[in-house]
Formats: sequence, C-alpha cells, structure tokens
Amino acid sequence: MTRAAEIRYAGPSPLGESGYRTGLEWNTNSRSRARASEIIAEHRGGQTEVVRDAHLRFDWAAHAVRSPDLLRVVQDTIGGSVAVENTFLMIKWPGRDFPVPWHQDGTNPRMQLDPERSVAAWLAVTDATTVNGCLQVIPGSHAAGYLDYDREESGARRGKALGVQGMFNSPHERGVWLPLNAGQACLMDVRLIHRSDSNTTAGARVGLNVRYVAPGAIRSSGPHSPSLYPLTGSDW
Ligand SMILES: O=C(O)CCC(=O)C(=O)O
Repeated sequence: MTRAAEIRYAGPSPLGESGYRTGLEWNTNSRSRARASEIIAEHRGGQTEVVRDAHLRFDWAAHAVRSPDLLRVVQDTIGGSVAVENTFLMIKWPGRDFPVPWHQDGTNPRMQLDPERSVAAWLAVTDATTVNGCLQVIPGSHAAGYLDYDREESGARRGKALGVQGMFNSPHERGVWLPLNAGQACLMDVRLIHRSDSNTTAGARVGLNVRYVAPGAIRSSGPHSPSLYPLTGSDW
C-alpha cells in the first residue's frame, strides 16, 4: 500500500546543503570493537537481525546515545533539549539477504518528524564498509521533503521495511557511500534518502540507529504517541 506524506516539509536542512555529517565519534575504536564482539556472541545463535529500543535494553546503548561528542553535535543541530524517540540495533549477518531499501527516517504511518527539530544518527559498532552494508545516502535529497512510500515485499521475519515509492533498491548515480570505522557515527537529516546493502563479507556488521528529537518535533498520525527518553533540557 502506498502512503502519501501528510506534510512535505520541503526546504533546507539544519545539517547544510548535503543533509548529513559524517566521521563523528561515539566511542573509541577499540571499545566499540570489543562491544561488537559481545553483541555478536550474544545474538549469533538466534541470528537476530533487529533489536528494537536498544537504549532501553542495554546499558551500552543507553551510554552510546549520550556520548558527549555526538550529543554536542546533535544539540548544535536541533537545540539544547534533546530526547531519544527511537533506537534499534541492526545486525547484518554474513551470507544473509538483508538490503534496506531507499527510505527517509522521519516519516512512517505512525508519525512525522519536523526536520528542524529532529535528526537521525547511525553509529558503527563494527566497521561499516561498502561490502558489509554501510549506508549509502543521496546528498541534498532532503530538500524535496517527504516522499510517498510503500512497504517492501518481504517475507523476512524482521518485518517489512518502508521504501520510497518508485525507487529500486540498488545503488543510485548520485549516491554516496558512508563507510565508518567502529566507534564512528554519522548524522542525517530525517528526510535524507538512504539505504544499505546486504553484507557480503565473512564477519557480522553491527550498527545502532538513533532518532533524536527536540520538544515539539513529533506530529503523530493517530492515538499512539511514541514514548520519549529525555537526555538533556527540562522541557519534557
Ligand atoms: O543499519 C542499516 O543498514 C540501515 C539502517 C537504516 O537506514 C535505517 O533503518 O534507517
């Protein structure tokens, strides 16, 4: 089923013309690698691909979302009062078909995020490379605002991802890969169109997705209001 974006929110980004910033640091490389080994050992048996609300389940993720360097740039981008709206851990296991279609993080059937008051982060727990499933973004794609989307046709246990309508899940001529070392992170405008490929290497790829919001960022499309996890400020 196709869903139309309710408000388009076309226009400039608080992250500048490209709509993203990369090479930030959320942890040291060695600590992040050590953490990744633990996560992989814990989830290898069940081949878990997605763990929702990681910041509420794991101490390491609760610390990760408030890592000082990352949080400072988030505050520079959306203001001093910051809460986490959502996190999920994504593990791409070797040899599994797990591409994530072109999508925008700030719109779904439940809500829309005001791009002036929200920002998405992707934290590399292992290294993320072009062959193990790092992000690919389309610079400047935020400017057209939210686009209509479909749910992907997938029988995967992890559920069906949302994808921008009419965009095939393959590299784009204007796409830019964002490889990151373990411990690094990128920030994206919540309208920035991005995707990732399956992991074709022999090791697992682990990443933590975070959506940060400032007060008033969420426009709910129904009775369900997401619960917020305040980090800074007193306006919550
Ligand atoms: O972790 C990934 O490979 C992609 C995650 C992503 O883009 C997202 O879910 O917003």
